[in-house]
Amino acid sequence: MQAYRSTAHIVTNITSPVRYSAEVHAARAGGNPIVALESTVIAHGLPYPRNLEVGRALEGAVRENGALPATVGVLGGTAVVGMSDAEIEHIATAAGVLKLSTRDLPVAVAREHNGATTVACTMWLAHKAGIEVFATGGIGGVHRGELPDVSADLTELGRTPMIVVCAGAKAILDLPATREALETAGVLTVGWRTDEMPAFYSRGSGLATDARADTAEEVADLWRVHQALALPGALLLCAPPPEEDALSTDEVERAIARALAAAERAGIRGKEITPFLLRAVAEETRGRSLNANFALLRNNARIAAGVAVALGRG
Ligand code: PSU
Ligand code: MN
Repeated sequence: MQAYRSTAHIVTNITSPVRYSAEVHAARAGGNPIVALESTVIAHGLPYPRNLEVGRALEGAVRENGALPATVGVLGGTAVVGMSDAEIEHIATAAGVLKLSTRDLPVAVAREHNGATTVACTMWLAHKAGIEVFATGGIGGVHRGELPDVSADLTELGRTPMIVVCAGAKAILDLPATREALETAGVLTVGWRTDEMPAFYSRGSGLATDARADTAEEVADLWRVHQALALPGALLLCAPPPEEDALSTDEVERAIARALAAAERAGIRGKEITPFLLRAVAEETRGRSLNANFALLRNNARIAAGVAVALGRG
């Protein structure tokens, strides 16, 4: 008796852990283009007030290019696809906003936490919402150092079908190892007007992409074939940061070497390492990395909107 009652209670509690905004509902119903945006970059990737500016600028860039933005996050245990401006402000300013990868969702929902979603977690929720295009900054990947620390972003990219627009993997990572891991996961990498994987803050990595696309229509065509073949996993569209805001590889590598040494001294591990390194690199470059990060995020949002529009044209 006791066991039966408690089971019934749990079931009635998990009916609707996801909420779509009215605009996302309408766009889904009308088949209009939508671009998902993540919230970890807002809560943990950039300092306030830059993070709030970025959250709003990305929404603006998607709208200006003809698609509906859907920023994803978890508020009071509800996974929200299409946060309002006030909700984005909350994620940008509130204390104690967690960093959520896909595995963290059950705990965050069951315990009614506020959380920002990473690339992996945003992909999962956006895919369930029927969204096919997602813009971010740099994906997670294989970290440098001896302990194998591999972002769950790679696992999600390997199993969830979606076009993910990024500037490559974050430069703080081991980029050659990350490139290999993408291949192993079966992720198709496409360079946006380039044959080379960008390196997040800088334009080149010396690592080749699988293919190149010069127009949104070409990306849409590749995606339709990918879907017709029923392949799992992502098409990772890699766009170099805009020339005028990109940093040189030398400057970035010097800053990262110092940031990694600081992380080692402070004993930083696990999910703290990425936000720590991004902060340290910003200090080392006296804010120049933040400019590059802002510019590439906006660039990716614009490209993603163009691709979503092209997909809609069929
Ligand atoms: N890109 C940015 N800034 C960020 C991130 C990406 O420009 O803060 C975030 C993304 O949410 C990505 C996460 O999924 O960092 C990777 O974290 P980890 O290495 O712990 O998996
Ligand atoms: Mn990790």
